[in-house]
Amino acid sequence: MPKNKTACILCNQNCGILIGQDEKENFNKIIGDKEHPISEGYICQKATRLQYYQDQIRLTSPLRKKSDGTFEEISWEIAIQEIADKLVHIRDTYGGTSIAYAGGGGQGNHMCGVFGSALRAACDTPYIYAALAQEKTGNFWVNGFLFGRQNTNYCEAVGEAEYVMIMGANPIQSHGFPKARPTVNEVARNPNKTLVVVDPRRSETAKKADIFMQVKPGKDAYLLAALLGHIIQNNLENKSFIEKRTVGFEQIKPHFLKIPIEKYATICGIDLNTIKEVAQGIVQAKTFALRSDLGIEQSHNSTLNAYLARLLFLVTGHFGREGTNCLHTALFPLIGHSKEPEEGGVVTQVTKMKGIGKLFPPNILPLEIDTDHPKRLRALIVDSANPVATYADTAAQRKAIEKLELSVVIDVAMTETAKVAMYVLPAQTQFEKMESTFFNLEFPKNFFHLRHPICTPLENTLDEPEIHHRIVTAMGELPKSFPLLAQIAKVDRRFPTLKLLPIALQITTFFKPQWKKYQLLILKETLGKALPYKYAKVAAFIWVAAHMYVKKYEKQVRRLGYKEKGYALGEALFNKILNSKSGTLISEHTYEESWELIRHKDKKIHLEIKELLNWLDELSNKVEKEKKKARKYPFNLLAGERRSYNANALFRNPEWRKKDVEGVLKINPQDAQAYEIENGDWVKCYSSTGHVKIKIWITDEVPKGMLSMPHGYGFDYPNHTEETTGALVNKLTALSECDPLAKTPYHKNVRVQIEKIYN
Ligand SMILES: Nc1nc2c(c(=O)[nH]1)N[C@H]1C(S)=C(S)[C@@H](COP(=O)(O)OP(=O)(O)OC[C@H]3O[C@@H](n4cnc5c(=O)[nH]c(N)nc54)[C@H](O)[C@@H]3O)O[C@H]1N2
Ligand SMILES: Nc1nc2c(c(=O)[nH]1)N[C@H]1C(S)=C(S)[C@@H](COP(=O)(O)OP(=O)(O)OC[C@H]3O[C@@H](n4cnc5c(=O)[nH]c(N)nc54)[C@H](O)[C@@H]3O)O[C@H]1N2
Ligand code: SF4
Ligand SMILES: [Mo]
Repeated sequence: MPKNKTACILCNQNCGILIGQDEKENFNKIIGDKEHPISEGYICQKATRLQYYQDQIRLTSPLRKKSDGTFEEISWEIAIQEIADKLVHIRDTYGGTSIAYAGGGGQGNHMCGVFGSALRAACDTPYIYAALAQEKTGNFWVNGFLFGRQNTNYCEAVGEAEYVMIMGANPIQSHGFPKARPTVNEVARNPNKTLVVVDPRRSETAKKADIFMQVKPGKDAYLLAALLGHIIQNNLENKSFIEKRTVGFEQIKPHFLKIPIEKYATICGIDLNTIKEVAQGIVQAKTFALRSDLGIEQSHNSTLNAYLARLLFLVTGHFGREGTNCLHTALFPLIGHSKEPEEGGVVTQVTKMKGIGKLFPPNILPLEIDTDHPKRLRALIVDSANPVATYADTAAQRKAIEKLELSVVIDVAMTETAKVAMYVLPAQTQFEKMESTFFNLEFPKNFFHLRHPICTPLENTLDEPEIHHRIVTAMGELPKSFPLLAQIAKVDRRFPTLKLLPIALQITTFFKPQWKKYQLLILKETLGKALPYKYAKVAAFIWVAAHMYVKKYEKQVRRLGYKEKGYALGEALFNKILNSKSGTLISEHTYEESWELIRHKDKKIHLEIKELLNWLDELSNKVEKEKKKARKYPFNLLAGERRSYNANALFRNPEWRKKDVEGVLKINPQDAQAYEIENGDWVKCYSSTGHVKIKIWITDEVPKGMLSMPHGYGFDYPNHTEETTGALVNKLTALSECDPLAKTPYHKNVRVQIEKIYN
């Protein structure tokens, strides 16, 4: 029986796992951890091959680029000091806004993002570019208006609802909620439940649907508008819910009264009767849950889709009750809240893009660097991300990074981005350090999993918080250690309720106010060192988070059975998290209490978003423009499908894949015939940005006119070519192909053409 407890890091479910290891620490068996409070033993096929992550070809030394373009190994001391000196120089010459941070953690590691805040503070930069800003920022922006803050988030009661709609998501492959496969299967099989799937592709999830709405790619806004139009035009909205829980319905109503439902049904390709049936189904259901993801986020009308999808469950009153979508808490919020520029919110220097959730979109990153603008970005710290491969337009990202005066990549592997950087710093893997994610998105019971390391760190690697700390220290911002505070921290751990450390910290920052922004680093070196595990320095942050959480949700934490109160409860929760290697529950809410999580003062949902209602009004004008583009590039490419063996950019060695080794391009039989292509043929697939070579798979899973390729393929790996690594999807995507408001890319709607390759 494998016994080392940790979590899978391949998607945001972070299922608890048990790993068996041989004497060399190699993984020899991986199973689900039944003690994990949410996944309860569930895992999918991907987790069982995590050894390919731990055993990958690693970075083994800090590297510095030489003038001939090759790298040389240098010591940590030299690397850190040179980077620090350059950051100080750039900051002091051009200002902190000429420096940006990209990354902050992927599917399993958010400690780098948290401690990265200290490095960003030292650089005096507000700019964080992140993968989330190429998918979820439209959602965040809409949530900000509806619920009062961009970092309010809801979870979906897919398993509990009577009527379920899955829109632009394929949970059978991508998960996205706990135990996705058995949950979807249960909804599909249960005769009292209805599963509606909205997808242009007959996905693994669509195959299970009671009602499959095979929407035309990128036309979801028309479908959502038609559904809402039918409901509101027929007076089917939930009036008591609207009255009690919302404001602004009268302002949004006229926009839906004029929706030409029949016309929109034709545009989105769904039969009018099906639209009416589903609208009625939602209205009449006791409970309804809507799960959506990239299919409507990385697609046309992305931010409008986010709004309309939310209105669909809000005007029908399916929110904040058991079996419906519901706001949830977070031990620590994954994102922040950005003010609008008119209210003094931060914008970028060159394109004047606003932040959303304190994040900035990858699609504008090259535009902020690759220009002569005096306020352009001059330094970039890439931390646990691979912009060249996973941000739109590989060539543009690479060219921009090459232009920087300083580029630093912190990663475990020599990535496409690392190759073009000036400095590359080797990090420990997620099984070699204490780690966690802030993907604790559950309700009514929420949880947290602080993972303990199970492997000895590779020699000469460091964890990210330590790397950030060393750079901040070398920048002259902070001493290396805090001997007196460290002593106090030791005593504090013996008598925590005396609050010795918080008091000492307060006194310290009173006399050294310039250290306030580095409190996390100070805590790491003081409290962190006094914790019972030698690798647990980063847990100092969890101590802060646990106390903050208890301040907000004392009643809900105590509902789990804790006897302590106040500060002592914060300590108890912290200790519980620290010592629960399988993760632990952190609170339990009632549904009524979820309404307290709304951040508007009146605790109501504010339905009106003027900008998006205008956008809705203009929808019908948009179709014509798109048609022109379609002629030159006749196919709509789903550029980045989630499949059995892709996991973002986490596996570089193609041998980890058991199936779909080359990452095929799916094409409809009619299109294949028209292009005289057969299964196994190779084609050149090209867009206005670039081209890839890819193997064909003919299937009626994709409709005529649509192609689908995976993401997570095509990373450079020794002894492999494009034919064995697969195609790199972002060679085809374009910076300008993105949502006008959130700048989230249209990765699911890339216009391409194909050409058979003859040998
Ligand atoms: N065309 C297209 N592009 C896409 C998508 C798509 O569907 N289509 N999907 C987008 C989405 S939704 C996402 S979330 C992004 C994901 O894109 P990224 O955020 O860039 O990818 P990740 O897989 O999170 O991995 C980033 C890097 O982290 C490194 N890494 C792994 N573990 C550690 C560690 O412990 N420490 C450090 N420092 N580094 C580590 C890996 O080697 C990898 O280079 O891709 C996006 N890009
Ligand atoms: N296996 C695997 N699982 C993963 C990941 C992974 O890399 N591999 N990555 C994780 C990450 S970071 C994320 S963000 C999630 C993403 O998870 P999902 O969003 O579920 O994954 P995708 O396959 O990108 O797209 C979802 C569906 O959208 C459909 N779609 C395409 N175009 C349209 C459209 O115009 N309208 C509609 N309605 N649907 C459309 C596609 O056919 C697809 O079935 O997956 C997570 N889980
Ligand atoms: S890939 Fe996602 S669903 Fe599968 S085991 Fe890992 S965390 Fe769980
Ligand atoms: Mo993602």
